[in-house]
Amino acid sequence: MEKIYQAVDSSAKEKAYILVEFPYPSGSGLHTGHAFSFTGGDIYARYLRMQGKNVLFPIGWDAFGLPTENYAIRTGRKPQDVTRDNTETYHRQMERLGLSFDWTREINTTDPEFYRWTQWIFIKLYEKGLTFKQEMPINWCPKDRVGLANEEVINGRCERCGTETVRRLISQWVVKITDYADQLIEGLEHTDFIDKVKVSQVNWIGRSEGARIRFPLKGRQESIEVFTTRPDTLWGATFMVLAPEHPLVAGLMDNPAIAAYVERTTKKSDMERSELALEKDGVNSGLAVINPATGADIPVWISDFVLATYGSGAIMSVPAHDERDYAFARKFDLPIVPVVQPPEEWDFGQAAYSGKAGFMINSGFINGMTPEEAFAATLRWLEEKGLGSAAASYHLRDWIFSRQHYWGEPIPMVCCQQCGWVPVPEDQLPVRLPVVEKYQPTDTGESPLANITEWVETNCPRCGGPARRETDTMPNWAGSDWYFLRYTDPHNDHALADLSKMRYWLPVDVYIGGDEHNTLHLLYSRFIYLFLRDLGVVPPEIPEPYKKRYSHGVILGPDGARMSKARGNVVTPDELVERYGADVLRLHLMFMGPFDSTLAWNERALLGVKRFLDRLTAFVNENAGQGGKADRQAQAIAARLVKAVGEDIEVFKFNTAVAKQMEALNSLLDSGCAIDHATLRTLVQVLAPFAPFKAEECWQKLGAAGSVHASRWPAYDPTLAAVEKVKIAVQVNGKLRGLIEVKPDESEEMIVEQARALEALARALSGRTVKKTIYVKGRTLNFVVG
Ligand code: ANZ
Ligand code: ZN
Repeated sequence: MEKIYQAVDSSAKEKAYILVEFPYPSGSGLHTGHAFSFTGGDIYARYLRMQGKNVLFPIGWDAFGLPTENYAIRTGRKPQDVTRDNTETYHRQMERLGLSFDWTREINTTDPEFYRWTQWIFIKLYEKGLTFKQEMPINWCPKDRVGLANEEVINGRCERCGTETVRRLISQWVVKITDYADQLIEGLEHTDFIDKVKVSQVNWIGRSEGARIRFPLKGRQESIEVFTTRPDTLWGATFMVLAPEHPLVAGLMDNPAIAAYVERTTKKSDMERSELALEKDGVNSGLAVINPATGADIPVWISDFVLATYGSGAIMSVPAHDERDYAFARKFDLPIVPVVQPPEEWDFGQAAYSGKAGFMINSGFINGMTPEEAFAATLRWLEEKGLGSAAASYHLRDWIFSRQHYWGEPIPMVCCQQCGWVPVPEDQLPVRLPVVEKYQPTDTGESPLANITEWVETNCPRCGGPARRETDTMPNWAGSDWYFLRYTDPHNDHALADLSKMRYWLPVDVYIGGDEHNTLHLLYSRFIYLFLRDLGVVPPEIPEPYKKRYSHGVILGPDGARMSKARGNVVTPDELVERYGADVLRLHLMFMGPFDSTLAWNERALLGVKRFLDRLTAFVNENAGQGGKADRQAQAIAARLVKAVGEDIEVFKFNTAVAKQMEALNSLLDSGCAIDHATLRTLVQVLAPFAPFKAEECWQKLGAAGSVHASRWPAYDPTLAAVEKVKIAVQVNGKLRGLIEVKPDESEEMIVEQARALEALARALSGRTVKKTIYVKGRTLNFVVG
């Protein structure tokens, strides 16, 4: 039985790689949301297997992370042991649910044989200059005592614990994902992601087209470079603003007003600083630059609405056409010079005009052009004069890859007094996590690994001299970046996976996961894939790792809120399986609503689902002894069922696929038509992906060969499956005027429309007003006229 679910590496069959996001094995066990999304993936995988495909449907554990570490801190248990217990629980629960994973390919990100390759990828990034250590202003969570990437800060708060974050300067490993920004946009063309997913990727990268322009500093040799998306408005740049972290500002700290202002801003997060509505604040630097277009001296201000981490950390301010600049100019009484004449009446005393309609004014040789024309003309002019050039800027930030925690992959780097940073040689990987006594981060913010002197102190791999190991560990994303590659070859001990195996299995055909991972997880893992592709480690002819992405919905508690222990609204799959069996739970989860919607848990339909399963089983039992042949009506019902359910599964409409099975059974029972073995087998096969245990039982009862899960999805006769049409009598005030043929479940609206096309009806209705129409389903349509 087990073997049925094993994917075969070199098979002549067509492959299908169905991936569900691997879970974090938490202490509370598999939750209902897992059961929901995994069941959907499982139905799809089982269906494809029955279609004769060689299916890879693997699972593993994304097991590094803070909850386990926090639990270890509280209880003194080893995270390794906690993880082992939790994954065993999950494994058991998944088997009980009948999930058809290929367990021979189970992986675990905390397994040294796995993280050896996570570390190996890091070293490759280092060798290619894509990671380096840098002092970074980071978001610091004072409670978890950990640095957070921008994306882990939600509304200024730590994503995990909700504590307000502060900014802090820490030396961190940073990965230059920005080098791949363009490729990450272009690569989307090779995927079939739905628009929503593509848009979220593109928006996160946030590419802006514009220019870099140099403004010479008055009385000095240097110049200040700005990034602007509106070079056309250069003539209207009446002042400049530097971020408080701009390198020039460091030289101005003798001025107490400046020092005080800079000190004040360091505590704010980028998020707060970008707030449009925020009261603008700033300080005059005392410096001046020359606007290269007008030749005028313009003052240089310092304000934290300019971010150090975007563009060049300095902007040319065009208050007439930018809202933030406008607010700033009004507050500090700086000149506002319109350079775009808007098409409509505009009062520059009231607001900036940020549109791009109208034409240029007050702008020398570009006067009269549209802003678009002026954009190109100004760029050309800047390039000729050597004052600037076309440039793009990205909102995507480089990726902070250091965490000051224990329960993560050690970053495989050594710092030597002579040689600086040196990667641990590949043949010494993995750098194993040592056993520690205490898992708390240290008060200096260093990871607890820093306290293990005998681990930290080592020799330089290059010169043999004294050196110290990096004590930071990797973020959670590190293992999940590439885990899907490992499934293709999970036991390989000389490569992260064999090229020919990846060539066979990749790309992932459908990747099922949560909405919340449509942006970052997808972006990071696509980035790592593109990087490995450039290294030649993954098949170069496969441009992207994932073909389709399907995001599943969420199951909320019965009260409509997210399930949480604190709210006491958690429904666990275990207790439901105990009460009703796995099949009923699976069917119910799927029947609750569309696979991609947010659903509050309810048990309304659960008994109905159970009754369906009981009746179907009884029906099979009663008729199992039947010989003979089914009549045409029974055959048609079965053929339609096979067609409809197959079509639904292919587009992840599991709820309607269950409903159609219920309807088919009802029709068979109601009509009392003659049934045969073949028809019964068909019913059971269609049920198999949804209710694997009951289906197998029925299959045996029918004396069919092998396992139902290894059987081929039934073929159907298309003429039988074609939906029969019914004749509708079209009447006017009860008098027959004609007949139309419609599908039995056609909507009234469509039927009325079709009837109106009848000439006889049109004649009967001419000159009279229709008061109402009365439709008797499948029989008559009566127009009541006055
Ligand atoms: C002059 C200008 C005139 C601008 C105008 C806009 C409108 P996006 O679209 O997000 O890329 N900018 C540049 N660097 C910045 C930084 N580090 N912090 C805050 N703002 C910054 O935004 C690009 C625009 O944001 C740039 O174009 C610049 O203002 C500002 F009518 O330059 B603009
Ligand atoms: Zn050295």
